Amino acid sequence: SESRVLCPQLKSKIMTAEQAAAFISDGDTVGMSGFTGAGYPKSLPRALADRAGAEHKAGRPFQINLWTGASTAPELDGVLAEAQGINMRLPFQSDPTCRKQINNGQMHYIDIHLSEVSQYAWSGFLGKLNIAVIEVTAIHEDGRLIPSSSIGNNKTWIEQADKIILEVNKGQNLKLEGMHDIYYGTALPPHRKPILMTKTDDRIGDSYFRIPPEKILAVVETDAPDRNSPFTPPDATSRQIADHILDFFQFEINKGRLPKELLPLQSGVGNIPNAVLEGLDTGGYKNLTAYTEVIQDGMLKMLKSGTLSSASATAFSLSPVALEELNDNIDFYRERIILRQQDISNHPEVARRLGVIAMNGLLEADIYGNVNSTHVMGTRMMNGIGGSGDFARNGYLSIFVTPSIAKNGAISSIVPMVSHVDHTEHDTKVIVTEQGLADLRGLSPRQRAKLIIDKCAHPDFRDRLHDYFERACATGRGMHTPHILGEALSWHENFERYGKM
Ligand code: 0RQ
Repeated sequence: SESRVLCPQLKSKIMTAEQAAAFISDGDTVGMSGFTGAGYPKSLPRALADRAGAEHKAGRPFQINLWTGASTAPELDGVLAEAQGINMRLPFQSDPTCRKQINNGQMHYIDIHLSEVSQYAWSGFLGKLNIAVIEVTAIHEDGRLIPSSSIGNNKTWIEQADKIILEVNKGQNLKLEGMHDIYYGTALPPHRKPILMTKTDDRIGDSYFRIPPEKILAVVETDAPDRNSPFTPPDATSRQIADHILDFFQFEINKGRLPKELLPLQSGVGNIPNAVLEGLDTGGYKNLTAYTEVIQDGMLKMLKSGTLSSASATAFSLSPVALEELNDNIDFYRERIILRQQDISNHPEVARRLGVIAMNGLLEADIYGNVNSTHVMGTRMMNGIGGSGDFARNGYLSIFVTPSIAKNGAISSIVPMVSHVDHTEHDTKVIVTEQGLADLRGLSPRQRAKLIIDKCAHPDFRDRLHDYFERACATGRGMHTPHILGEALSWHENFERYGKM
């Protein structure tokens, strides 16, 4: 098929991934595209991993520092980690090999709020960005770049990097053109201006990346799909959790605290959010909106049925079936979907103004409402905080969802004290498990503890949690948030020693 590199100046820079990988040196910091398995470079990382392998074989060091939008795919994080090619990774990952290396001390990892990464980079907090490797859909004759299936931090990488390698992916739909909104009004303080967005579907930027052509070192042509994982239908636990949330929305509408179109939805990825989206889609709702990070299968369905009128995000994360649906009806979806850079899709100012309803997963919550989303038993990194903090703190409602137990009941998701805090008690408005929903608004810590234990804890752990809380209260000390410090983390210690809390 025809080349999508129409700009004559850039045609001359077309080369193989191996040739392009030669521009990257040991110790370089590389900003790559990619967000939740969408829009990441498909062939350069493999070539770079091969190079790292060859260098290591020859007894020479070769590692890069790798920045992305969020998680990528086996063809990026996976191959580079397997080749021991990553020294430092940020700001989010979910790759098993990366996770292993982070947790055994081989790889440094900086876990950053996704809205804040670009500010870190602009401010120089992270050091110099040497090279950007960005997947795009096509390059117009005049050099304008049509972004791909995610935006993430691409605008920032393009601006901050000394040099740029582009991957032009024929596998991406050319008709993505016009779906993106790249905002060029950002500045560092004290020069910031308000972001003039008052509705989720406001367009405030350009459809293309601006890029100085002299920065472009190489153009690599690829033709490979995103990591489109098959859809897993919601299980019974997820459905129960979703039902509690749907009842809660109805209750809030009846009380006049939520409009009947709700407020812009932000939803994490996974089985529980899918169940919530399915429930909303069959629950008689119309004209809902989404201001979120990722467009999943459920949101496409809701757009199609009219449950959702528009969705703003920074990336797609679709099953192969949903991708086909998107491609078959892309003109319909382009009217209703806006992809933005992640410093805007997750912007605290915008999330607060719009009044987002944030729904995210957690690993464990404590009886007072502090939430751990990232560290298993307080030390081992799972994925990262991602955008959950951006939305949880700044949303109108922040709802955290989890099954009440993990690992076949060896772990209680409700514990006396969390072993790591990502979201403080101040940010957590509602906690939901399959057991029930605890609305923590307007309650003091001691009131919250009773409610969380009664509504959310699994019956196998409920009595022990009440017992802990009562004994903590009986000390008569520190009655604002009573704890028995020597015992507060004993459940985690039990798990580490005996495999059961
Ligand atoms: O492990 O698969 O090995 O059994 O953690 O748990 O229940 O499948 O839940 O996939 O929704 O992930 C917090 C990790 C939840 C996710 C987290 C084990 C459990 C299982 C996964 P196995 P589930 P989920 C912004 C949103 C932070 C980022 C974020 C996350 C595995 O939601 O990464 O919110 N959040 N982004 O067995 C030890 C516990 C455990 C536990 C569960 N207490 N201790 N292991 N597990 N609880 C928008 C986007 O998402 C893009």
